[in-house]
Parts: sequence; structure tokens; C-alpha cells
Amino acid sequence: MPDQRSEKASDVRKIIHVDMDAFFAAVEQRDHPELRGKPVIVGGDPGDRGVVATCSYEARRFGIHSAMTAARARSLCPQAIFLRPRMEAYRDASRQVMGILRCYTPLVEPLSLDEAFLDVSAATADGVLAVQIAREIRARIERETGLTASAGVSYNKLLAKLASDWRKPNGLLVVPPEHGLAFLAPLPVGKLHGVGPATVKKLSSMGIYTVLDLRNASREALIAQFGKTGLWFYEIARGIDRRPVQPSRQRKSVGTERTFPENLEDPKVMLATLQQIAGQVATRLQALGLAGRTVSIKARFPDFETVTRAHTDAQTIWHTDALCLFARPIGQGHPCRVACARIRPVAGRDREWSGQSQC
Ligand code: DCP
Ligand code: MG
Repeated sequence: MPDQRSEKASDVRKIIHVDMDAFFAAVEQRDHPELRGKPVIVGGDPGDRGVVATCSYEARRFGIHSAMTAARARSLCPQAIFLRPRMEAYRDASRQVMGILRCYTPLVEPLSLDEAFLDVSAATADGVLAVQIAREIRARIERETGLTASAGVSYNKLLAKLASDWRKPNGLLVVPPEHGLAFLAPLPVGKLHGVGPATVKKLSSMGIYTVLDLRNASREALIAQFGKTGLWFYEIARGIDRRPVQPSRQRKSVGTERTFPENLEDPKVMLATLQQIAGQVATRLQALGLAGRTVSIKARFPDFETVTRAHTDAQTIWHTDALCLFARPIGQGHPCRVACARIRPVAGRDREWSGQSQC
């Protein structure tokens, strides 16, 4: 059943999720017309263990995607054009996009440089449809930035985000409350917010593959298997997500987490994995224009026991080498199932941190 409150039309929230298409690559194609229509990969050096930050949709046809090694991307598509990121250009485009979104409601919650949730419930109170706002936003973004965005419109964050992903690139999908359950039913559980690879594996061992399977599992069984998270799974399988759109969410840390299908035992593999994770954190820090002094890592064992270690340095840390340097001695000697590197930003490296907006 959808959220009980959805029975009263006036209580239904109108949430829009906007996500730019192939963001870094699209900025490159906009600024360099000769790259349009071509497989463009933005990221690290294929000759030097770099990873793909993103790629154009032309490159995606070759099976290339974010977080893949650049070397693998080059083997899949030797004619691809590799570019180093130009973060300042992406931040400029992001500021422009977020500015457009804030014309429609102050309730804009940026999730990264290229995506945000908007709560337009108040803006639609006088009869304007949320889908009209979403259409106008997409048109304005294209006209004013020369870039395309996809949007999803629904009654909560969970569904709005799934909807924006559905018609990518350059698409729009509305999932009204009466279609929420049917829309969710066939989706693989891995599409749901908070369901990572380890959870997908655990759910499949319980015979749960789709959201409909998840909906048919009992609340008790899910709580017994996953604790408090089981209750979240129970609710999202029913399209229930009460998370508010939080415009001024203060970012407490920037981090990334990976769950492995098998335990990591080999120190060399652990170190290589840590380097990859540190690289992703460094990219995000740079994307957000932030730096930090405290780096922490977390390791979780197969029995869910979790250890964390943190190091605070006198210098600000913001690039991969420094992250790895500090994270390495902290992480040694822990065979682990989940690894997470996280850095707490400090004010000072960039103007953005002091403002309300992280973009
Ligand atoms: N990004 C990154 N490293 C990743 C994932 C993303 O540096 N592992 C950066 C590059 C992306 C931007 O963040 O352009 C936005 O991420 P998205 O996941 O929204 O991906 P895109 O916008 O590139 O593609 P799309 O949203 O069309 O799937
Ligand atoms: Mg995007």
C-alpha cells in the first residue's frame, strides 16, 4: 500500500529529482563541438591506473561506465577520446543548474554537482502541475546551459529518483501515487536506495530478486535478517519513503563505501582497493571544492562487526596520495567485507564550504 497519507490528495508531496545527463562528458562536448557524437571518457589516465569518472552515451554503447578502470575502457573502445576532468567548468555549470532549480522552490537538496531533489508541493498548491514545473526546468536547463537533464516526478524521493533514471538520457517520467506500486514491482532490488551488492546477494539467498518479491516477505523476516534496515526495506517495497527534502543539509563528511561479495584477505588486494576508494573520495572532494583534515576508514567483517580508525592531520588532505598515505597504516591487518574511506571537510580550502550550497 502507498503511504497512508497519500489518501488525502492535499497531503501528497510533489517531489522532483533532476539529474544531468553524462554530466562531465556533456560539458566537454558542449565546450568542444568536435567531440559531439563521439565516445568521450572523462577520468584518469588509462596508462596509469586511472578510473573512468563518466563517459558520453556514445561511449556507453561499448559497455564503458563510471568507476571502470580507464585501461579497460580503452580496450573496450580504442577510438575513445580520453580527457582529464576540468572541475572548475563542471562547478560553474552546476552552480547555473542549481540556480535554475532554486527559482521554483527554496526546497532544493543538491546530492552532488549534477543532481538534486526539489519539493514543489507548495508551488503546485494553486493548480500548477509538478510535471509542468519539471518540463520547464528541463527546457530552461537546456536553453541556459546547453546541457540536458533528466527528471523524475513522484510523491517521494525514492520514486522520483528511480523515475529520473528510467528515461535517461534527456527524459522525463511521472510516477503518480496510484502507479507507484506497479512501477516498483518488477524492478530488481538492487535499484532501491540502500540496497547494495551484499544485500542483493543476501536477499537472493532468501529467494528475493524483485521489489515484488521483497513486498511479499514478512516484516518480521526482514527485521530478523537486516535489523532496523529490514524495516526500511519493508517500507520502500511498498513505496513508502518519508525522508524530507533538506535544503541546507550540512555535509559532515565525504566518503565512499564498497561491499565485496567475498572477504578481502590478501593485503595487496586490500591496498589496491583502498587506493581505488581513496581515488573516488578525492574526486568527490575536488568536485565539491572541499578539503579535510580527518580521514577515517571503516572495515566490516562478514559477521557485521565493524572497526573504524581515524587520523587527523595538521595539513588539509584532499588528493588521492595524501588520502592513501593516511588511510594505509590505519587499514592494515583487517581482512574485511566492507571498506569505507571518509573525510571530514574543513572550512578554508574553498569558498563553497562556508555557504549554504555545496555546489
Ligand atoms: N562521477 C565521478 N565518479 C563516479 C561517478 C560519477 O567522478 N564514480 C562524476 C562524473 C559524472 C558526475 O559525477 O558526470 C555525475 O554522476 P552521475 O552518476 O549522475 O553520472 P552522469 O551524469 O555522468 O551520467 P548519467 O546521470 O546520465 O547516468
Ligand atoms: Mg547525472
